[in-house]
Amino acid sequence: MLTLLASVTSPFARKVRIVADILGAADRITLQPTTTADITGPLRKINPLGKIPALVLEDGNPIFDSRVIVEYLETTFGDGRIIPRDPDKRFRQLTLAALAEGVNDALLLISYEGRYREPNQVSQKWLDHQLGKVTRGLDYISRHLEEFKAPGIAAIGLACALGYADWRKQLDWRKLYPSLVPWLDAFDKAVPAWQRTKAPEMD
Ligand SMILES: N[C@@H](CCC(=O)N[C@@H](CS)C(=O)NCC(=O)O)C(=O)O
Repeated sequence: MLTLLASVTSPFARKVRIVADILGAADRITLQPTTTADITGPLRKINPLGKIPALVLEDGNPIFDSRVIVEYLETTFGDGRIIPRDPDKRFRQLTLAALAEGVNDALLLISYEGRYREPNQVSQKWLDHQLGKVTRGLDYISRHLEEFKAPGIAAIGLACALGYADWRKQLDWRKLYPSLVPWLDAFDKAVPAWQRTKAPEMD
């Protein structure tokens, strides 16, 4: 059995869980609920960065971060549907996935500004800097939506970023990028794992 250290609300962990579900590998993975605030638990021994998700293989070896875990799952259980094998398609898909990932990273940093700083320390300049990444990223993505097809890794990463923004409300992406609304509805219909990986707290 593989062990995935994760929380049910992490967008990066959700991406990994969706990939595992699509590849039929979900029942090979035990989810070990992990909070990154727990500094004495196993996470920091497994991943010195103290970030989730982290996967522990049967031989005890760790795999992180989420992008490498996805590569591992695709290599072990996949057939090129998540990350294409053809080099041109592969690197285009990985580049778009990196863009969705960057949007997710910036959304997380916006949330963390409120979590890790006292109210009088919050930097609007920094928030605007991160929000710029989100808006430029989503603007580019909404003009290239035909390349974000499920079950490709770019589409999965994008869905997880949008789901995270719905939950944490860093911006009203539904109003700013209306074409992403039917896109996420279509993703929801095409990928049953989307509903299966929704955290109760996200409602
Ligand atoms: N690049 C990492 C990002 C993971 C990440 O930032 N996870 C957040 C939770 S959603 C985390 O562990 N934050 C704790 C921290 O940054 O200390 C990945 O793709 O796995």
